[in-house]
Amino acid sequence: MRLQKILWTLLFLSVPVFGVVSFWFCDLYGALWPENVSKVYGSKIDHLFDVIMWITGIFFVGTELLLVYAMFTSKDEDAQEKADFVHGNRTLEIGWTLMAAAILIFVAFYQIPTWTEVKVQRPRKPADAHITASMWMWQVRYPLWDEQAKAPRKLDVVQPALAETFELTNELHIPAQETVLIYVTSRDVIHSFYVPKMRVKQDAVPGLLIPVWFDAARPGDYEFYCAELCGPGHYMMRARVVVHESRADYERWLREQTARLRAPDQPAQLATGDPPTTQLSLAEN
Ligand SMILES: [Cu+2]
Repeated sequence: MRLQKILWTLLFLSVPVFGVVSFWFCDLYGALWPENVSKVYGSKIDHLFDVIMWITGIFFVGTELLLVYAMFTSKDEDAQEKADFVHGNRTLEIGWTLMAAAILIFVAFYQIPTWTEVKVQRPRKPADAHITASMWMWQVRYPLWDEQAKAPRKLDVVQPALAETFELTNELHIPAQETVLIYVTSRDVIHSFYVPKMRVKQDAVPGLLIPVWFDAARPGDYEFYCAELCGPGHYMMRARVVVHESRADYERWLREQTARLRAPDQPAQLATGDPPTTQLSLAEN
């Protein structure tokens, strides 16, 4: 057997070996996925991801090993016998076509319940915030606190009354341990609202107001950014999700912001965060 053939076989064999080992290694050290902070939806999304990865992974390794086997057992170039000409095998071709179709149909049906939950069954609650993406920032509009009703003002979904809201740039505040409902749109091109640790990704499309819902299991400071290459300043669309400890904590924050904006002679102050990215301003009609 020629050395060349052995080397090529080993090289091709290294592909599935390296593929499996790298995934296994990353999983061992928790580097495969970002940490999952979403209690309700995150594990379901991850489960779908795992199922699809196992299916494709098994077929990837299988086909690679077949390839290596074929390489290893193929005749040497200097062999005396003539090569066989094989046109095809109808049974095999029908077999693997049906198998591929069956797997795709299985995946299509298997993901329906999760998909319905995360994209179709919109929670019946008022919007917590409106996000407008533009080149290259996120304007996050919140309802002002209604002192009489002891609740945030209810935002009109399509056209929130501007006088009833205030706005932050690149900063989304939400309460922990509940499903939050946010409407996302864009002012110019298609952007994509992406919070990796909460397993939520939604295109922001000009002219469309798209509801998106997700949850955070615990308080903290997380990251969201644009996942759609939207121009030279795309990298600047990096922003924060500030998760408050509870609904009460979040409402206290809303109340503080409202009071600050309403106070006479008080210039609007920065709520939290870094001055260059955060600007608090009362949105007016
Ligand atoms: Cu963008």
